[in-house]
Amino acid sequence: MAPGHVGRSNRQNTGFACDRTNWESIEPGKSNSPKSYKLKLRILPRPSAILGAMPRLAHFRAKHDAHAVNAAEASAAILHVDMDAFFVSVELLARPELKGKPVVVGGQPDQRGVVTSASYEARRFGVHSAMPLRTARKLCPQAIFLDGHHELYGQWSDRVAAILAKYSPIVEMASIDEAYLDLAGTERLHGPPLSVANKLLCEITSTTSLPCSGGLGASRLVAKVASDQAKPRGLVWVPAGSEPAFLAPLAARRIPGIGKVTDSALKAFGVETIAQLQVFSQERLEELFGRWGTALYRKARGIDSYEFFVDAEAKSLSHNQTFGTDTNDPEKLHATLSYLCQKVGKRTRDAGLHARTITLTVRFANFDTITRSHTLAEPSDLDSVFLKTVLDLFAQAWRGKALLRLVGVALTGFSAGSGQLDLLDPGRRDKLERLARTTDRLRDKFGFSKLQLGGSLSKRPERE
Ligand code: DCP
Ligand code: MG
Repeated sequence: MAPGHVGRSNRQNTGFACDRTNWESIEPGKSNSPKSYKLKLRILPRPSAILGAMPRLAHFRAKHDAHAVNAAEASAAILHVDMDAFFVSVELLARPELKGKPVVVGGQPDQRGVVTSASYEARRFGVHSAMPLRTARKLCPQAIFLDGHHELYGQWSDRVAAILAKYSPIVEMASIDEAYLDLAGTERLHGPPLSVANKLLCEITSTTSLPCSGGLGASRLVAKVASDQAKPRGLVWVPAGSEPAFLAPLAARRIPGIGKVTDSALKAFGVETIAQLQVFSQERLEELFGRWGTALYRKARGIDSYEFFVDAEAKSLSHNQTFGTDTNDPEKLHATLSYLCQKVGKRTRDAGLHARTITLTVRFANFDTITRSHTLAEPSDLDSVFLKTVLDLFAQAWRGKALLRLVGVALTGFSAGSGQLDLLDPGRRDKLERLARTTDRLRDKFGFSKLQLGGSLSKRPERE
């Protein structure tokens, strides 16, 4: 199918839609410079194998310049981007001759370590990340084993983050190779979300030569599951309203937050698929799993749930901001830190938690990265407490001149209760609590970015 051509399955009116745009890089021959790579569209060799997991999913594919989208797309505003076989893909930039071969990053097969990333060719043999290298060798003796270069991966991650920052003011790097973008409100500037997603993924691949996939949906959870389904080199869109049906055929384990422990507990009740989980009432799940049951009920329907953070497997909460252009504007930096504190603060309160340790990350233009942490005397869930700490840490970490490419705020040391409020005088405590409750309520209603506290909107940082 030629670039620019729009193909649509006539099954699209079944209530689902999926956009799958595929591309691959063409090596220019001589240079490894990412800039010299070009893109072309390609149709997946075995699309049915990947779409097989979503049998009732109507789809249209190979849209280079997406335009004919229907109204449901308007509410699909969260894009999850995840790099394909990230560490392997970075290694392949320097060793293109290994492309198409089973490649494993993590170390040599006689070492005691584990696989950190496996190429899709190696995965066909059952090799996957977190598997002991020795097991990987048994499953795929012909695989090429490479040592990892973590600093390099961090640099490529930053390059990707800088591209993402051009498409939305709200980019959350969730890990070294994945990010959520809030595309709501960027429509006027960049066009419909599906078209933006397509453009963005193409730009990442054309400028870095690293393959990636995306998922577009109305919630973070659905966007993440969708990008997983899209891999490799794909884009899947789940229109608002079709989340439960999109999730239904998938294994329960595909839901972010459902780890080994929950999965085997669910299996004990005969639940293997999300469809089977959807049969359970909220009351029944709460009976079985307590508060986690509420989260499971919501997750099975594609609704984001910050109860995720009380899952034993989640121990930290962070938000980063990569600047489109490196900056040393103190007002912009302070405003961004205020914004990040509001983000982590809201998520902490949504989860009914308090955090004890606050970590600031500062990345300089040359990719040098430093982190500074402070542990509070008592845990807190207040933006203002986080911000004060973060600004103190920032004053130690940054002397006011060097250009910065990223700042981030992370919280750890969660607990369900707090003594922090008792350290404040009662009037001030009431005021802060009321403010947090009101802003949270409004944000739940209108979306986080619609309501910013003074410090992150004006150029002045919020100081209470
Ligand atoms: N990683 C790691 N140890 C793990 C899992 C992952 O060090 N147990 C690193 C290596 C990965 C990177 O994080 O390349 C991103 O993790 P992903 O889960 O996104 O895995 P990949 O990017 O390798 O593959 P996929 O195409 O499935 O995203
Ligand atoms: Mg990845």
